[in-house]
Formats: sequence, structure tokens, C-alpha cells
Amino acid sequence: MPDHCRKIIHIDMDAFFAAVEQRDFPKYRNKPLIVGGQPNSRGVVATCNYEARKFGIHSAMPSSQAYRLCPQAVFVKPRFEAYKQASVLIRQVFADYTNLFEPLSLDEAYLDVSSSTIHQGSATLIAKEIKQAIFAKTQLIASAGISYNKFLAKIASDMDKPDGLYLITPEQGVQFVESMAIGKFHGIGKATEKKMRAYGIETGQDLKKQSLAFLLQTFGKAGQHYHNIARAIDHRPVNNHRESKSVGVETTYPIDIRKHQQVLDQLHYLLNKALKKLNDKKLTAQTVSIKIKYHDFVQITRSQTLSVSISQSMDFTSIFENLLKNTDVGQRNIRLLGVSLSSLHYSSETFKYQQMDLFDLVP
Ligand code: TTP
Ligand code: MG
Repeated sequence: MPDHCRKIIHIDMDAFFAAVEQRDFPKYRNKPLIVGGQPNSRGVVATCNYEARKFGIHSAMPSSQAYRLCPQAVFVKPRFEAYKQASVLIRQVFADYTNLFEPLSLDEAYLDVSSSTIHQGSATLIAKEIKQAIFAKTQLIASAGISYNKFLAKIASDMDKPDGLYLITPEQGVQFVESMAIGKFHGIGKATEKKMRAYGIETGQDLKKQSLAFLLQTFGKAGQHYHNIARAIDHRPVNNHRESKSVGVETTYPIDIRKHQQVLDQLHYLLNKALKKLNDKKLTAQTVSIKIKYHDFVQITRSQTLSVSISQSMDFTSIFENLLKNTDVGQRNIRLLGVSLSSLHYSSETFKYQQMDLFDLVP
């Protein structure tokens, strides 16, 4: 399906922890409420209700500072069990509307309703109904953003908070992003924002004017992502798979292998296949593991975690040599080899996987 035909909804609960507290304890209603550390502690604000936000209080602010800003506020400790229970109910509602939803945290998820026939496929009406269903089930209020990709849907859910319902159409997307302040872009953190401002990039339009070459040179691989989002392009699918912990490939050989060089070549081959899988899932990894099963079925694994994300350009020969130390490779016959990649993260940039010259090493 072309990107601009997709229908993505981003749901984000309003003042989530605080809203649960106010639901469960009526005495907290209609007054500034802060969930998090006590004012005399060294704790921070997890969240606060909208009454407290009027005083300038926000998440991650030291509770002592919040107290100075609003001494009359009520401070309560978080009750995570209650938030988890509410989260389960919210996810049940999502499942009633699509099986393609991706929770990002307890109070937030993307839903792909592109192929839904409810409300003749109107994503806005579906979102409105989801908000109502969430309220009926939890007495909590959600905001919804609707658009044709994740990046825009997430921005949209923030536009009309609280109790928001906001649509960014395919016709509006590009212009919408152009007019946005750079600090409002999800995926552009404080440090990057500062750097961009130093280059005179204040808005989406300023970002759009920058060449891909400049963005890559200045911001590394993330430059590609910035180049895309400045044009309201975001191909990321809504991913409903349970997060995989590792991505791997292994092969059992019809005839045992033995030579050190042969093992090394095989590991490169398997690594390349694992990297391809990783890339297909839009993930990056920091840990590489190898598995060796000797002819007598004795099995060992070795792994190494790198300080940076694994990329094809790395010197894997030395990494593998290192992992093969203190093994019997070269001395004992091997019936199976495997390579797996773990410490996975979603990659913000679409890194291009380049097919390496594959030579069929399987004997
Ligand atoms: P958010 O959705 O960022 O915030 P929120 O739901 O409280 O408020 P709103 O969406 O209306 O702006 O985070 C969801 C919950 O996650 C929040 O209620 C508390 C928790 N949280 C923290 O514990 N620490 C934090 O720094 C943030 C941002 C959130
Ligand atoms: Mg929220």
C-alpha cells in the first residue's frame, strides 16, 4: 500500500498516572496533583495533571522545584500496578479495532486501521470510537492523532491535548511539517535541536532546505531520517510482533567442518544473513553471539557486546577471531554453526543493507 494511503492512529492517554489517581481517589480531583517523589525528597515528578501544569510543572522536574512552584499541590506516590491494569484494558480496546497495534509504553500505542471497514474506513471516526470505548472501560481520557504515517500521527495526538482528536491529512502533511518548530520533532532530542539551531535550522522548512549530504555529514546516519521527516516521509510499519530479543541464523552441515578458515568464512556468511534479517525488521544490534555445536553435540556460545551499533562495515574477522579464542575450532569437527545479534533497538534511520558477495560455502 502506498504510504499516503495508510491510516495510522496514535493514542496517548492524558496525564496518565495522575488521571488514574484522580479516578480512584475522588478527593484528588479538581486540584493540582503531582505523581512522583515527595516534595522533601530528592525524587522527581513522574507526571502531573493539567491543573498542575498551569504552574509550569512537568514530568522529570525535581519534586522540590514543583513544590516551590505550587505548594498547595497534592503529591502522591506512583501505584504502578493500577497503571498496568489500566494499560491492559486499553490494549483490549485496541484489539477490538485492529490486530495491528504497537504499544510504545503503558499509555501509548500506534494502530494501523488501513484495512478496517468500521465507519466505512474513516480513521477519524474509528479513533473517536476508540476514545469512547477506552472511557467506557476505564473512565480515563485519551487523545488521538490520525494521519498517514507514525511520525505525523504522533505529532497529531499532541496537537489537541487533553481529550484531543486531530487529523493531519495527506494534503496537509508536508506543509504541516514545514511550519513545525524543530524542537517539536519527535526523534530530535535536546542536543540535536541545539546543534540544528546553531546551523540556523529553526523549523521544518529550514530542515528541508538542507541537502542530504550536509545532514549525513553533520548528524551521521540519523541525517537520512531527518531528511525524510522534513518531507513528512516515514515508512516505518506499525509493528505488532512481540519484540524479538535476538535475530539469528544457524546451519547444520551435512558433512562436519573442521578448518579454522572454513569456520571463519561460514561465520561471515551467517552474519550477513542475520544482518539482512535485522535490517528487514528495522532494528539495530550491539551484541554478536556465535554458537558452535561439535560433532558430539557438545555446544558452546560466545558473545561480544560492542559500544556502538553493529554495521556491515565493521571488521568482523577480528571480532570472530576474538570469539573463537579458547574454543576447539580447528581441532574438533563441527556439525552446526550459528550467529545471532541481540541488544536490539529500533533503528531511527533506514540503513541501507547492501548485499555482500555471497559465496555458497555450505559444503
Ligand atoms: P506521557 O504520555 O508523556 O505523559 P502523560 O500521559 O502524563 O501526559 P500527557 O500525555 O497528557 O501529556 O507519559 C505517560 C506516563 O508515563 C505518565 O503519566 C507518567 C510516566 N512518565 C514518567 O514516569 N516519567 C516521565 O518523564 C514521563 C515523560 C512520563
Ligand atoms: Mg500520555
